[in-house]
Amino acid sequence: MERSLVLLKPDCVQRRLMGQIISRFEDKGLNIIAMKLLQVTPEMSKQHYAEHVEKPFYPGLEEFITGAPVLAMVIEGLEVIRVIREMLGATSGLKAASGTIRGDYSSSRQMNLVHASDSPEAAAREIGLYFDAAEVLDFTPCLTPWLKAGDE
Ligand code: 3AN
Repeated sequence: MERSLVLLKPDCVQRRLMGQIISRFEDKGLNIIAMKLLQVTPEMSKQHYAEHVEKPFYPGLEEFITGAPVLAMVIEGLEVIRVIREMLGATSGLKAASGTIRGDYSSSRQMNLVHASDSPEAAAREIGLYFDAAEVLDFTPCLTPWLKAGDE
């Protein structure tokens, strides 16, 4: 089992799309094992987007991500990092394929609704940034036997 840090970004919260996006992950059979609404601080933004801090677009990115609450989640599942990135589609909503979350709901590169970890190393770092260990619940949903075979 793999874990990914997923953020429903300020545009998703403000556009009242949280329920529809959460449903996509639940419908796919992925497990939400932690969830909280929070306001990202400038310090958290600099840690989250460490690889972008020196880039010219960073100030606008920080203003956006700190501009309204986000919904942070830890989602667990088989190959979940790749699966969620494919569900999101390309970074820009203008380029994301129809049928993906960004392709269906976004027309922007910045306001692309959802962030998800892009590697196991990033997931571990990002989960630690948004959640204390005790906030991430270790449980097996009762529908699991109807969502995958025991040896998968
Ligand atoms: P993803 O959201 O698909 O993980 P990242 O991590 O490459 O994409 O980028 C995070 C955010 O940084 C994007 N959502 C976008 O707002 C911003 N960003 C990335 N590349 C650029 C760029 N070339 N110009 C402006 N903003 C960018």
